[in-house]
Amino acid sequence: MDMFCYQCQETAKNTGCIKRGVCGKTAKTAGLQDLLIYVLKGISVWGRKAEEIRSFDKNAAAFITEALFSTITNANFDDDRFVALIKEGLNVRQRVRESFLSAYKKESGKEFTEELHDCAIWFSDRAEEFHEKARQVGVLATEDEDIRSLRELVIYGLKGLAAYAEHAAVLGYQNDDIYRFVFEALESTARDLSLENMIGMVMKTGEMGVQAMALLDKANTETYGNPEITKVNIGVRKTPGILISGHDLRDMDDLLKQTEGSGVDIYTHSEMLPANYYPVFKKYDHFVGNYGNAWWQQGKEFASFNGPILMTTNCLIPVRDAYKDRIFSTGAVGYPGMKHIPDRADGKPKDFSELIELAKTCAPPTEIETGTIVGGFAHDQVLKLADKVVGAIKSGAIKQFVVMAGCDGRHKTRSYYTELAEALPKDTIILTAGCAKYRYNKLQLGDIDGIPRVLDAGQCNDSYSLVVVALKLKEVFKLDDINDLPISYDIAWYEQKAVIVLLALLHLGVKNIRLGPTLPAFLSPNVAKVLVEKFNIKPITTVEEDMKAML
Ligand code: SF4
Ligand code: SF3
Repeated sequence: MDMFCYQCQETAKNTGCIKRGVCGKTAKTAGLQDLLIYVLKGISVWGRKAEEIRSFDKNAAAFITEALFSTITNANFDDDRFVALIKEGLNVRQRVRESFLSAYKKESGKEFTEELHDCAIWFSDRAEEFHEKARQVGVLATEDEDIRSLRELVIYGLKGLAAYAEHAAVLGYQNDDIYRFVFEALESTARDLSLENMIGMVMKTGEMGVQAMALLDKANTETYGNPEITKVNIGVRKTPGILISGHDLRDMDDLLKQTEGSGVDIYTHSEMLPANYYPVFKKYDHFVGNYGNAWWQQGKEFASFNGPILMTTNCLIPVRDAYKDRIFSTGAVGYPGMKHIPDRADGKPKDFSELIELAKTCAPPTEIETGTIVGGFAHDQVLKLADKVVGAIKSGAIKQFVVMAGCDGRHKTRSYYTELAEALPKDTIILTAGCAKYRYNKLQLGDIDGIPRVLDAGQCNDSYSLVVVALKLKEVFKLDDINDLPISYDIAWYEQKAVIVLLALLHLGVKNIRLGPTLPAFLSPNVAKVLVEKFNIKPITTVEEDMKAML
C-alpha cells in the first residue's frame, strides 16, 4: 500500500485508493496531504489551549481553512504547494504554541507542564523520509474502524465547510464562531473521545456547516445581488473567449471587469454556471453564457473551447496535452507545471492580463451545443414566487418536490439521476444545486403553471437556499416537522463539499435521505447503522423503486 485515501465517491473499489488516486492524485501528494492535515491538527491543539485563556488566533484558524480547502478532491495536485503549506503550518503551530505558553505563564505565574498530543512532526520533503511519517499519521493510523470513520467524517465535513468559509472570507465575510469550531473539531480528531461525543461532533459539524453556507450566501448576495431567473445561453459566439470554472465569484468579478472592452468573451463552466444568475455579472455584454457540462467532461470540453481556462477551485482533472499551455490555476487550485495566478495583494484585484493576452491569439470556442438553460432559483427568487408555489401545492398542481442536489461524477450508474428526472411525474418539481444538475438540466421537462420543473438554486453551497425554501414552506403550512413537507431528498455526492451539505441537512432534522451512487467508503458498517437508525439514510436502488417510495 503506497497511500490510503477514501475521501471521495470514486475511491478505488469503493474501499480506498492505495496505489494512486482514481482522481490522479499520486501517492506522494496523498502523503503530503496526510502530513498537512496532521500539522493542522497540531495547530488546533494549541489553538484550543489558547482559547482556554481567552486568546484566539484568528489568523491561525484562517490558515487552517485555506489549507484544508487545498486538500479537497480535485483541488490541488501540486506537491510544492503542499510542502510550502506544511512548512508554513509548522511555523503557525510554533507561533500559536509559544504565544499560549507565554500567556499561560503570565496569567498563572508558572510554566505549562501538561503533556499534550500536539501532533509534533519533524518534516523533510525528501520523499523516502516523509513517506513513513505520512503512513504513521494518515487515515489508517487510527486502527479502530468506527473511530476512524467518525474522525474522517468530521474532517471531510470540515474540508467542505472550510471551502465555503474561505469563499466568504475572500469577500470580506468572516465569522469567529466558525473559526473557533474549526479548532474544536480538528482538535477533537487528535484525541480519544467516546463514540457518543464523536457523533455529537459530527452533528455539530453539520450545524456549523449551515452557518458557513449562510455566511457565504450573505457574502455572495450582498456583494453581487440576489440570483434571479435567467436564461443562460449554452452556444458560442465567433470571438475568442476565456472559460472560468470552479466556485469563486470574486475571481469571476475580477475577470469580467478586466476583460470588458477587450474583445474577449467570458464563458462559465461547471460550478461557475450560477454566476450567470447574479445581477452584477449579468450586466456585462461580453459575458456570453455557459460552455460544457460537469467537471469530469473537461478533458474534451477544454480541448474544444480553444481559449484560456481559469480553474478557481475544484474540480480539476489531470491536465491533457490538448490544453496544457492555456489552463491556469488560482486560489486553492494547483497542478505541477500549471501557471498559477497569485492571490490579491494590497487590496488590488488578481491580475488576469496573461490570460487575456493569450485569449486574443486563440480561436473562438468550437460549438458543442446550442440553446438555453434556465436557473437562478435561489431563496430570494423562489420566495418572490411563494404565492404561486403555495397555490400550486394547494391546488394539487404540484404534488411533490424532489431535492436532487449534490455532485456529478464519472460513474456509469449516475445515469440513474437522468432516468429519475425523466421518469418523475409531471406534477413533481426537482430542486437542485451543485454540479449534479448537469445530469438533467438540459432535458425538456416542462413547467407547472409557469414554474419550471427543474429549479436550480446555484452552486453546491446554495443548497442553503433549498433549506431556506423548505423552512419557509414549513412555516406557511404550519407544520411542526420539516419531514412532513412534500419534499423527498435524493442526493448525489462526490467530494467533501457534498459531505458538509449532507451533515447540514442532518443537523436540520431532515430524514429519509437517499444517497448515491454509492454510500461513502469512509462510513464503517457501525457508523452507517447509526445514520440509518437515527436518520433513515439509505442508498439509492432503482429508479422505479425509489420513485415509488418517494412519491
Ligand atoms: Fe481516491 Fe478520491 Fe482520494 Fe482521489 S480523492 S485519492 S479518487 S479517494
Ligand atoms: Fe461539483 Fe466538484 Fe461537487 Fe460544488 S465541482 S459540486 S463535484
